[in-house]
Amino acid sequence: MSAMSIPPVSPSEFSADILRHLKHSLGKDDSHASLYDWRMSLSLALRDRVVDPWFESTRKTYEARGKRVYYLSMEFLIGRLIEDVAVNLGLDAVAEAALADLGQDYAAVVANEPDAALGNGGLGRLAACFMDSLSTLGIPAYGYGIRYEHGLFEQHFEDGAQRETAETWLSQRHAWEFERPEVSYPIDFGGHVFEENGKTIWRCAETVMASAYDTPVIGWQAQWANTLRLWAAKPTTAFDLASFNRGDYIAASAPEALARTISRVLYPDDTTDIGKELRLKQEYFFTSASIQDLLRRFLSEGGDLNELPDHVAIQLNDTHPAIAGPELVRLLMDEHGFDKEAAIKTARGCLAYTNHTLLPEALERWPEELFIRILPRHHQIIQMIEAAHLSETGSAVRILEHGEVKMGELAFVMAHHVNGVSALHSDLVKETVFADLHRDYPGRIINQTNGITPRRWLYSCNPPLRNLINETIGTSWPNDLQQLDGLAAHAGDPAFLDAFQAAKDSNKARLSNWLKDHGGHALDPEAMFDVQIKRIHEYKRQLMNLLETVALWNEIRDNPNAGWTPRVKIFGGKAAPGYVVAKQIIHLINDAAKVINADPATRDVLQIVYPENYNVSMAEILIPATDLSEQISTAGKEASGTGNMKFALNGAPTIGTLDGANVEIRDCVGADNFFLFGLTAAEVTARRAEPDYARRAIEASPRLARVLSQIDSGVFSPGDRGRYGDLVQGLWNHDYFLVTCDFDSYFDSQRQVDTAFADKAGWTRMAALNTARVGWFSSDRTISGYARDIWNAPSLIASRTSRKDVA
Ligand code: 26Q
Repeated sequence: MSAMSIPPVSPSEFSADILRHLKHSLGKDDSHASLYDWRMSLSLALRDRVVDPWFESTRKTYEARGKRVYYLSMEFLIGRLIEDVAVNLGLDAVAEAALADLGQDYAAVVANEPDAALGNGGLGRLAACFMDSLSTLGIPAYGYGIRYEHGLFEQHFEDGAQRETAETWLSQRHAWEFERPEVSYPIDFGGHVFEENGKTIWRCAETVMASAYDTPVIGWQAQWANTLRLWAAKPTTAFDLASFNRGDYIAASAPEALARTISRVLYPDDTTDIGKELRLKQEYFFTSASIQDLLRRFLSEGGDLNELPDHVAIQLNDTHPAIAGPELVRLLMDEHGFDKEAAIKTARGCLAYTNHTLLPEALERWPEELFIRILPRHHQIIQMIEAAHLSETGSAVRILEHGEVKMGELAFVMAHHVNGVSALHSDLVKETVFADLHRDYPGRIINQTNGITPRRWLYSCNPPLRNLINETIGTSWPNDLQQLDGLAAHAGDPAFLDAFQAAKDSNKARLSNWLKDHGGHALDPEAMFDVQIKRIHEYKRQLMNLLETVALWNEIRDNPNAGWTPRVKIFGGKAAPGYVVAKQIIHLINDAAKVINADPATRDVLQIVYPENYNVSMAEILIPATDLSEQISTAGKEASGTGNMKFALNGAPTIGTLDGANVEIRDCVGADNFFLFGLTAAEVTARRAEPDYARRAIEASPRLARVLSQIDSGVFSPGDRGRYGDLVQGLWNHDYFLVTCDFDSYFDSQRQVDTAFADKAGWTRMAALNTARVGWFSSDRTISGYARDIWNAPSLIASRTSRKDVA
C-alpha cells in the first residue's frame, strides 16, 4: 500500500466489516447480537485498519536502523480506546454512520467498553498521553508495563464512606491486544550467588515467565503506530501432574497460582504504604522482561552492544523501574562479558529518569534485607555502582544507607539525564531531594513540563468545541496545538463568544443528563460547575474546598438575598484503601452534601455532587462541562498536575495556587484569566517554621473557626457526632498542608470568581482565552522536548524530520 495513507472507506463498506466480524469473530448473527457483540465487532473492524500502518512503521524503523525509545512504566491509564482509534484513523464519523445503518447507537456501543484503569492517576495517564504523542510524532517506541488482571479498584459509597471492589476489565476479551505466546522470558527470584571459574553465577530459587501482549498505538491520521507491550506472569511449568495423580489438586496448581499473583493486581497506593515484597517482585518482573526483550531485538538486528546507547533510549517513569540500571549492568557483565566500567557506562548511556514527586513518603526505599533475599545479584551490583559513583565524584551521597536501598539515588546515578515535570518542580528537585547529587552531576537535571494529548482531551471528548475550532481556524490543529493561538483574535467577536458559550452549555447539559442516568439529579444549567477531580490526598486539599463550601453555605443562610451566584461543587476521586484521612475526607464531603443539598434555604444556589468511581471516562464527560477548575494544592507539593491543563484547554479558568504547572498555565493565559490565591512554595516553607501557625490562622478567621466547630460538633454527622473530631483536631494541631493558612485567601478568591461569573460575556471571553492560550501544553510538545534533550531520537515521519520543534 502507499505508505501510511489511510484508504478511504464508506459507511456501507465499514458496516460490512463489522458484520463480518460479528459473524466470523463473534459467531453471532445480527438478530442475536448483544451490545458486547457489537462493541467487539466494531473494535475488531477498527483494529484491522491499524495493522498495516503498524507493520509499515516497524519496517521503516528496521530500515532506518534508527533509535528506539523504550518507555518503562508500572502504569498506563489508557481508558477506552474505540473513539481514540476511530479518531486517529479519521473514521469517527464513518463508524458512527455505519452503526446507525446497523440500527445501533454508537454512543452506547462506545460506552460498553471497559475503562482500562491500569494506573492510579497522573503518572499513569501521562504515560498513556505519551504513547499517543510518540505515535503522532513518528518516533519509534515501545511502552512496557504490566498486564494487570485487575486494574484500579472500583469505588462505591456506602452511607457516604468509600468501599472498594475488584476491577475486572479482563473478564471479557480485550479487543485491542495481540497475544504473543512466543515472546516470553524467564524472570528469576531469590537463591544465591557464587563464583565458578572466574564467572559469577546467580542460582535462583524461583522462576516465572513473562509473556507478552501487544496493543498497537496508532497516531494522528494513521501516519505511524507504535506498540504497548504488557507482560503477564505465567508459570514455567503449568501444572504439576505428579501431584494431581496423587490426588493433591491444590498442590498441582500451586506453581500456576504463585506465578500469576505477580501480575494479578495494580497497587492502589499512589504515594503511601510502600515497601511490600510483591510490589518489588512486580517491579523487577516487568523491568527484567523489558530489558531482555530490547536486548534480544538489538542483537537480532546484528547490533554491537558497545553501541547500545546509539540505538536504545530507556525512559524510567519514576523509580518504579529503577532496577533497570542494575539489571542492564548484570546482563552486560554476566551474560555478555563486559567489565564493570564498560557495563555501567553503557547502561548509563541508555537510561534516563523522570521524577514525579518530592513527597518524602513517596520516595521508594526497600529494606536491604528484602533486596538480598529477592535479588541477591542485583544487591551486589548496586554496591558496585555505588562504589563507582563515590570514587568517580567524591560524592557523599550513598545509594545504600541505614539498611535501605534508595531507589531515587539509584535511578539518578544510573541516568544520563534526570527530569522534573514542571519548571517549578524541576527547580525544587535541584534544591531539595537531589541537591547533593545535583552538585555532583551538574547539568544532569533538566525540566520537561508535562502535557496532554489534544486528540483525546479536546478532539474526542468535546465535539461541540472541536467543531467550533474547526470552523474558526481550520482543521490542522490536532497535531499542532499551538495553532489555537489563532482563536485569540476572535475573543472580541460576540458571535464567536456566543458559539463558544453554546458549546459549553451543551456539554453542561450532557453532564447533567449523565449524572441523572447515574443515580444523581438534574443540575441547574445556569449554575457555575465548579470541579475538583483527582486522587484524594491531603496535599491536594479537597478538604479546603469542602470547608469553603460550608463557609459559603453559612454566608448564604446569613444573607439570603445577597444575589448569590448559583454553584454546583463537583468532586471526583478515589482514596488509597489504606489512607485513613483521605477516606474521612470523602465521608465528610458526602455527609455535608446530604445536609446542604437538602437545605431549602440554599439548595437553589448551592449543591454538592460527588459521583462514585471517578475514572478516565468520567473525566471525559466532566472536563468539557466545567466552568471553574480547582487546582488548589499546597504550593511546592503538586509536581505538575495534568488535569489543570485539560480544564484550561476545554475553556475552564483555574482557581489555583502557584504550584506545579499552574505557574506556567498562568503565564500562558495571563494573570487576568486565572484566579490566584495562597502562599508560595517559599512562603509555605517559612510558615511551617513558625510556631502554632495553624492555631493562629484559625483564631484570626472567625469564618473558618465557625466551619470547624460545625464539623467538629456533628452538624453533618448527626447520628455520629464525634465522627470528624480527629480530622478537625488535626487542622488545629498540625495542618501540615496549610489548609488553615490559605483558607481566607481561597475564600476571597472564590468571591471574585462569583463576581466574574455573573458577568456572562466577560466570563466566556476569559474561558475562550484559556483555550486559545494553552496550545503549548500538548504532549506532542513535551515528547518533542524529550526526543531532543534526552533521547536524541528523530521522527521517522518524512514531513516531520526537518521540522523545528517548538520548546
Ligand atoms: C510507589 C511504591 C509502591 C506503591 C506505589 C507507588 C506509587 C504509585 C504511583 C507512587 C507514586 C505513584 C504516582 C504518582 C503520581 O501520579 N504522580 C503525579 O504525576 C503526574 C505526572 O507527572 C503529575 O502531574 C502529578 O503532579 C504527580 O502527583
